[in-house]
Amino acid sequence: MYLPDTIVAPATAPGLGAVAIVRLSGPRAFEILDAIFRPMHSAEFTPRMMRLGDVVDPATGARIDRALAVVMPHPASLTGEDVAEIQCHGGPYVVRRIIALALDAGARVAEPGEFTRRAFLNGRMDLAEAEAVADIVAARSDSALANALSQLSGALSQRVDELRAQVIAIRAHLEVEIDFSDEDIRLPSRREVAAEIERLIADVTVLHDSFARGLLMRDGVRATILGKPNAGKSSLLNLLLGADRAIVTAIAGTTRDVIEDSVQLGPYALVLNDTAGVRESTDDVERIGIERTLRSARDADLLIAMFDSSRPLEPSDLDVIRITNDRPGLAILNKRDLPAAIASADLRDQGLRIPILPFSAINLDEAATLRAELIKAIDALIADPSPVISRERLGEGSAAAATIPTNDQIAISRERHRDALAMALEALKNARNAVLSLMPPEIVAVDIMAAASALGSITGEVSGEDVLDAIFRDFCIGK
Ligand SMILES: Nc1nc2c(ncn2[C@@H]2O[C@H](COP(=O)(O)OP(=O)(O)OP(=O)(O)O)[C@@H](O)[C@H]2O)c(=O)[nH]1
Ligand SMILES: [Mg+2]
Repeated sequence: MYLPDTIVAPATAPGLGAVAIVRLSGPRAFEILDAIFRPMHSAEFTPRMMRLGDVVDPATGARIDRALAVVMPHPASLTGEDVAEIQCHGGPYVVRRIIALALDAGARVAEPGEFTRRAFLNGRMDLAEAEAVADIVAARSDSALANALSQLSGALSQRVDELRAQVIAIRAHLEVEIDFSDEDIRLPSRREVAAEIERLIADVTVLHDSFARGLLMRDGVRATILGKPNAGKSSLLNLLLGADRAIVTAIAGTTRDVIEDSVQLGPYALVLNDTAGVRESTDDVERIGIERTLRSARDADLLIAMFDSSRPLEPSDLDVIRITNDRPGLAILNKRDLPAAIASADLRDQGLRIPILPFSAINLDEAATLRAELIKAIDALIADPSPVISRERLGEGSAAAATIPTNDQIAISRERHRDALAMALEALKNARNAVLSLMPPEIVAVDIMAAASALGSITGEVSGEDVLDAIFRDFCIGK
């Protein structure tokens, strides 16, 4: 357990701002507030009611700032302890002075994440919920925010608790077998127990495999624009960004290096890579550029393959088609404002399987259609982020997401959770094998309890301080 001393930290970001919040938590929070804050009308504080007053240096009586203060008594507070907050003017010097006064009055500077850690230790939130706090702070898109918020509201914790309860129910079956094996009562058969474990393995696998989806939502989708030189890749990047980010010219081979930028697309963050055109080249610089294109395409979650409809297909187009095989993506048949030399059917004939959008990157009016098609492609990717996904499904766009039951929509986004689920899965598989090979129930029970404790570690049954240290280290000071 932690020593319940009183901690202080700025709860707002450093730098200039309209207001800053200095947060105190611990048994002496109110006493320290009393020492450094004089309410205007010297009445008692009412819990959760703001009071206007002056921050003063008790040693000299000097006024430091005019501020608002609020007290939130334990246990119904953020940390479960007495919490006091001062809303002062948002200057770094003012904040430093107030923190210094609190330290003189007996507080200690909080470690990163220490407020949330205390909230966890005092049962105000479980571990998965505490981690969601950090994810909300780090969120860069609506999808990241929505996933973190659902975890903060306990959706993941609830699902994990359900799974854990089912594991414990199996343990109870085994108990019966251990205790009454000599008596003449009906015990669940080995087959029944194995089938139950099998069902659990399937459910835990769904949650485990949601990691890929959770990561896409948390960190954004990486898309690589690829195609032969002059297809209009850089024009597409600029159109999506609404800015002249990449150089566009009529000269084939204009882009030499990978150009990266991100754009908000509906609820998603999309990280776009514009690349050097794919073709056979004898130019050293261009060749290195093309190697980078291929690397970027390999690492991408989504491929945007561009084809020039005003020119016949060339070997490099076929290379692009080959790269998109078995990968999530969207094909753009560009320059449809020009007389057509090829049509969608020609791309299909060459084996292109991803959806095709006839397009013109010089026509600003088409940007909205492009965005909508890309959102559909990301919807499909997030509904099923496994590397090999059915093209037909991609073609149907977001329809796939709508039919998935709620439990499947919970997505884990932390390696710690994925690793815990992997441990639970391994233990469950061992248990199943032990059941099927007619091991004594005591042996099966060991694996079953290992699975229960792996699941429990997600919400908070962690053994050591070191695990907590690792989790809360990533938080900022004042959280
Ligand atoms: N008519 C027409 N021209 C386009 C369209 N899209 C791009 N272009 C023109 O095609 C030329 C090449 O465009 P870029 O965007 O530089 O092509 P890129 O694929 O980035 O080419 P590299 O960087 O050389 O690989 C430029 O002159 C563009 O203005 C389009 O839809 N219609
Ligand atoms: Mg270019």
